[in-house]
Amino acid sequence: MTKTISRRDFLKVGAAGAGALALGQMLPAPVAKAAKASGLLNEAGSGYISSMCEMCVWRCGLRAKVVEGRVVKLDGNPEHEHSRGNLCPRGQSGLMNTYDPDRVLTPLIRVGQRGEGKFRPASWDEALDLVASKMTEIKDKYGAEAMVFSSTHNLSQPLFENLLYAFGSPNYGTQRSLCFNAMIVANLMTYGMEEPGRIYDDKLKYILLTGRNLLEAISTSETHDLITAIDRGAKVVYLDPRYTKTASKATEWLPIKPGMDLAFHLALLNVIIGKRLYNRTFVDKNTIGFDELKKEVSKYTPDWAAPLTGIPAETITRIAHELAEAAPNVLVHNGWRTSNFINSFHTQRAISILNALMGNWGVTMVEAAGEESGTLGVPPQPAYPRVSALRLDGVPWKYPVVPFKIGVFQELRDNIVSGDPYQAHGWFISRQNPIMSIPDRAKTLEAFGKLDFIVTVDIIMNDTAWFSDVILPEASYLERYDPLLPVGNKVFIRQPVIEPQGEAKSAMWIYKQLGTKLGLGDFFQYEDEEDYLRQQLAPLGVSLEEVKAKGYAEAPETPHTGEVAELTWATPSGKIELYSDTLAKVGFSGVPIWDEPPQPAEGQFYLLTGKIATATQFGTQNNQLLHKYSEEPRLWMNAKTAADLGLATDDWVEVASEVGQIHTQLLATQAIRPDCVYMTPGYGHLSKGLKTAYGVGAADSAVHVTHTDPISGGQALSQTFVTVKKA
Ligand SMILES: Nc1nc2c(c(=O)[nH]1)N[C@H]1C(S)=C(S)[C@@H](COP(=O)(O)OP(=O)(O)OC[C@H]3O[C@@H](n4cnc5c(=O)[nH]c(N)nc54)[C@H](O)[C@@H]3O)O[C@H]1N2
Ligand SMILES: Nc1nc2c(c(=O)[nH]1)N[C@H]1C(S)=C(S)[C@@H](COP(=O)(O)OP(=O)(O)OC[C@H]3O[C@@H](n4cnc5c(=O)[nH]c(N)nc54)[C@H](O)[C@@H]3O)O[C@H]1N2
Ligand code: SF4
Ligand SMILES: [Mo]
Repeated sequence: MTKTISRRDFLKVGAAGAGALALGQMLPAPVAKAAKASGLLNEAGSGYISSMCEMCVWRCGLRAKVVEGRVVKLDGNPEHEHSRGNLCPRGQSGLMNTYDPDRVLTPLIRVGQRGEGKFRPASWDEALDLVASKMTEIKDKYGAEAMVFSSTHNLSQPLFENLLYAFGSPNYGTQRSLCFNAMIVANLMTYGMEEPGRIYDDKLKYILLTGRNLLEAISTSETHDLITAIDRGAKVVYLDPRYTKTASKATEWLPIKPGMDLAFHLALLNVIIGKRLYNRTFVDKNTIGFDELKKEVSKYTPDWAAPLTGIPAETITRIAHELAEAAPNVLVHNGWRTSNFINSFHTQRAISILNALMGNWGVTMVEAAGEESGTLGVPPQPAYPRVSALRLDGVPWKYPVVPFKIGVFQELRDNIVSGDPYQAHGWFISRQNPIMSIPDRAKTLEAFGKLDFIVTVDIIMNDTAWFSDVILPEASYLERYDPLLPVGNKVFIRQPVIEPQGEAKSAMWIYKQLGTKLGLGDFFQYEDEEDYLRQQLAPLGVSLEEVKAKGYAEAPETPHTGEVAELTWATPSGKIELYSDTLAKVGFSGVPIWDEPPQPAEGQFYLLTGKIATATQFGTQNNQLLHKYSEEPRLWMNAKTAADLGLATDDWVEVASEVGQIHTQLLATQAIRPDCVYMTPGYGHLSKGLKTAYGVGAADSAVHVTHTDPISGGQALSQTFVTVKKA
């Protein structure tokens, strides 16, 4: 970033947004009734309100400054453990998502061809009647399983799940297989939990990060923890084919060859076990399968791994010794969007196992404070109907260790196209942009072409909405309630800071109304949003007013049931499973094994993707503030490679894979391996309803080839090979 945000610029963009509103795009914002009623705002509608950010799924606590019914500034809530008083650039810019002149503010029904962008406004009653009748028609004709539902992690998701499971469909797609399936499924197989928590205290000495770009792919608290650890002198070894901002702050950057992280970690295991550098007491007491692991990794020497990874054998051996010396004050970080290659499950297992051998449980790794509802109440509801239909994505018949709810989203898309094992006819999408987020955009559009009916719930005209039949506008995160979020022994609230603009409504309202029209009202037993929250708070004995004022409530500590004598994990054996019988029983290797990933042919490059600090995925590029302070996206190519190909910075190039081609501008840089190129995700939008973002950059999803890790179901996002030539 070469530009910095000055206060004057910030206000200017804010004013431009307001100007567009005055032109009639949006209604004037009425003062938040709920906030005024509870005394959070004064008579003029001004004051501060605590809530939660939703510019990404981290949901930092925020404090919104409201002046006469308009939100003018967002800051971090110092009392919230995620934000600790900070908001990242996206969080700071969040008010421009709410005041985006391209917001969809009334239900829309398509009138032109799909993708033409012709819609007419409709009342909620008409739009929801249409959705309910189309869903019912599909169910009557083809069975409930012919309706596919998908949504990305959000606080109203339990109500979305009520809608789909009560309707009777098993077909639920989430972002998880596009994101972290490899890590989640590996941890489930090793520790019996999705993701252990990480402790960055002052004892932490050594951190090994595998492609976890914490300084750009931000989780405020952990990003902060990492920087603090670096300040305190912790050693950070960072593996990434790209020199990211995290690489720039690490002690050591290892530009590993893509997909070869498995070889690197297997070689670390080889040294650590071969030289008896592991924590024997911990391993004997708390793990099973050490002998099977030892036998397998004995083949994977640093000399074997060096030519595969491009990292010298001495470096691998040294890192193994350094880790062991610093143990247990070490973290071998699993990473987050870890599904990069078809071998990523084994990479993740190797990482999880390395931690176990370091004996860092209870020191740097602990059971995470989950987001389970714990002591919160839930409105009463009947049991879901029994569903006998198979899932369209092959869980569990083809992916036996992928949990039912996690699913394999890209395969759901593929099987809508193939019609195998049956043909889907409708797709209900909420808070998600699958046209951009699933690899091979043309194929996702082909899937849309197979469907009779598509409905999208979003706040803007994203690409998926653009190709939908009905768009239901949700109120933005600054305009609505969502169910309470429990984190550890606190529960946090999202509450309206301003009134919803136009006809936008909360997801809680939308799903209840639709559920009622579908005859599923029993699954939505709450009068309104506040009633739902009051039912949640009932067991805590805390009033909604108290939570609204403070932004959170403390739940009573779970009483201790006495000293825990033995550590146990939720695996079948109750131990950390270095060897997993669950895996072996379904035909996979019980211990991590070498599985060589495909490599690009002569003249091809690995296509890498990766987040930037000023965008979230595929949904914030139309935010005028973030747009203003983001660089024009370009294809990174190693400077020497570019020179060899006669290419220079700003040249237009054609990037082509077996599924698509795009045109974009080049950035010749030393910050990437010669065999890789890199594109920023989230550009090249198809929706002309995004007036700020349309026409900027190109979409990596248009060239990404769909490959799926056969064990975890994670998409292999770095396994796309492209050619690059002057356009
Ligand atoms: N600003 C911002 N922050 C975010 C998000 C966002 O969109 N924007 N999204 C959030 C979400 S949903 C997620 S999942 C996390 C993602 O967090 P991360 O997983 O840290 O982020 P990514 O940028 O997806 O990928 C990280 C790095 O992996 C590298 N990489 C690619 N292939 C390989 C490989 O084979 N080996 C190795 N070692 N590295 C490889 C890429 O070059 C990239 O720099 O970020 C979260 N935080
Ligand atoms: N090429 C490429 N593909 C990727 C990745 C990558 O780095 N590169 N990353 C992968 C990862 S890690 C993930 S997690 C997935 C994410 O994939 P998706 O979840 O499909 O992508 P998002 O852009 O997060 O979609 C969020 C949508 O929610 C909308 N939205 C925002 N706020 C609200 C709201 O309050 N209510 C409603 N109803 N909608 C709202 C936004 O406008 C946007 O359309 O993508 C994966 N795919
Ligand atoms: S990390 Fe940034 S975008 Fe995500 S919730 Fe926190 S402030 Fe918002
Ligand atoms: Mo993600």
